[in-house]
Amino acid sequence: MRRAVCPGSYDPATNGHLDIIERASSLFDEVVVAVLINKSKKGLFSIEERMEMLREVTAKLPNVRVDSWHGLLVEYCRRNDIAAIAKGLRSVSDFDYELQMAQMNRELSGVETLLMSNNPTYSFLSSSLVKEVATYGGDVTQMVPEHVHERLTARLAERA
Ligand code: COD
Repeated sequence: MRRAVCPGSYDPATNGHLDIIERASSLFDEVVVAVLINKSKKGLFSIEERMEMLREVTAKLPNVRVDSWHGLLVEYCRRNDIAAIAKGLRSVSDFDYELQMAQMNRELSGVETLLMSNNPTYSFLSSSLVKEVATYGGDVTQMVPEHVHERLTARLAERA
């Protein structure tokens, strides 16, 4: 079985994430969407909440499942027999960082990284910017799945 992982913070998932997950699911027999801790980012949602939202928005993709992991991504790949990491590239600045991580992960474990050019419609999208715009009342309805939008609006209202 050809299995890939789409790793990320997913705090929360955006339409850009979803596009990459959908495209990876058409290339591999199974895709695991893994919610990982990025220690440099402060979370708005708990890991369990992020997983719930991801399960909801990927429910239509039968070969996609959602999991979480604390630790090195390559260790997750080793334990789960995953040969490839599938990610999206938005910009040249993404490329530098993603290439460095891809090289490090390959050096550590031999796991390959597939960097997919993103859909230009979503080039400007990141979870951080979506949260910032929504915090100040901006309209992000076209940037995140509907279910995520509801949860985001509710969470920001709680915190206001
Ligand atoms: N369009 C297309 N793709 C997108 C978009 C978009 N608009 N937004 C995000 N993506 C893709 C990118 O490929 C990105 O890499 C991925 O989604 C996840 O994005 P985020 O923002 O949710 O997640 P990050 O960047 O915080 O995730 C970083 C990881 C958690 C994957 C990384 O830090 C990691 O692997 N950590 C585990 C510890 C580890 O192994 N460290 C060593 C790394 S060499």
